[in-house]
Amino acid sequence: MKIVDAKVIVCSPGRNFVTLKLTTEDGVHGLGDATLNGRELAVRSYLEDHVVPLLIGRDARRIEDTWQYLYKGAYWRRGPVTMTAIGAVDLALWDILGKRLGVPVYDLLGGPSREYVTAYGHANGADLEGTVAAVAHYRRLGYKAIRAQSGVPGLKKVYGVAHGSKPYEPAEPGERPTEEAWSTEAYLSFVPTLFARLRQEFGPELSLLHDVHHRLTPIEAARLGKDLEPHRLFWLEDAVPAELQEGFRIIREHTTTPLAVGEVFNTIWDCERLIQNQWIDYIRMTASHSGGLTHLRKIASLAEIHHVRTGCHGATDMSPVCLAACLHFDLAVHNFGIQEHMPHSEETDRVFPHAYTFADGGLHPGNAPGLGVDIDEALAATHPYRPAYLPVNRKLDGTMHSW
Ligand code: KDG
Ligand code: MG
Repeated sequence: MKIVDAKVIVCSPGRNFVTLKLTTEDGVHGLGDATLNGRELAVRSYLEDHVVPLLIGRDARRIEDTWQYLYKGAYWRRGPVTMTAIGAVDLALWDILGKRLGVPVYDLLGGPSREYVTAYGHANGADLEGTVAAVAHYRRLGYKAIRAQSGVPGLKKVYGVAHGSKPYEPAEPGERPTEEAWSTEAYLSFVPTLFARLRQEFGPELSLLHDVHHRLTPIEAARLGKDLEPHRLFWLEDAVPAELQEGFRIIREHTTTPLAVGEVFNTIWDCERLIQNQWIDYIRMTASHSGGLTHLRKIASLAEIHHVRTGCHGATDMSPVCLAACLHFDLAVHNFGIQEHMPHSEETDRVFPHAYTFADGGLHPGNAPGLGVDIDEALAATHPYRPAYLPVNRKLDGTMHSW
């Protein structure tokens, strides 16, 4: 079953996405998400210039072999661009296999371990009361787990919080990143107050999560974890930049607040010490940026034997193709923890018709063969790429941020 065509589709229905479409000689096509927020065109070039020529004529059934060939054959291993490109190929091959066999991908991964995938929603407000209102809104939408982010007194803008009436979106259109001001002191004194208020308002049952976006040092994160202990978070995410895995040992020694990290990781080598030392509770790697389902399954297996659960990154920059792949994985792996869920815009959903559904705080990948997502190429072509970036931050004295 030879691959006869490989096409990279770049489009921007509400935000930028890069999609790989592989077609086999018997006319089956599979999709992979190759979106790397703010570096979309680098992955497109990696695929078009270096990977597509290797795929034409390959047997689409050889998923593991193709993964090893692309990873080891490149000489330059790892890194987000490389691993996202490999991930896109891998997802497209799983999609093709499912379609050829007439089964959803979760059946190929061992079948369902659960009936649905528990998802957390994103509540954010300009200030404390705005965040309380946003959490109430997400509860009404049915979410049983909610991530709470808030504007911080004294800071004009805070990443992860929507501006004006628009929903929060992790990239702003423009030729260069916007710059925001940051104060660790203001943040650290505000966040425990926020969660005290949320617990007072919503009681002990609701699962509450918080994302630090890598902004603290280990000892600052340890202090935050301790201050949040009375409010029983489901997890504290990305407390420190995680190039230095050892940083998590310091946090772990000081607090019982559960820790999650990994959305910027790409291979098992980025999290191997964190998992084996049990310094974290949740690994946040996702299907596209971690070399696809083939590699993500190995990470989940390592995590399983060390009491670490999964929590796939699912912000809107993971396309519907990646979200679907995560949902098949989430439904199947035993040590699933939770799935992040930021619904895509209607424009995005129209370009990527999909089988997955959301109801009562849970997602389900649907039972369509393969991943259960398609792309409307003609509609995609009406939404051309436009540069968009995550913001950068400077401290109040003008120094570039230190995370
Ligand atoms: O591209 C980066 C975003 O997806 C990320 O900053 C969002 O932290 C994020 C999250 O947890 O969804
Ligand atoms: Mg995050």
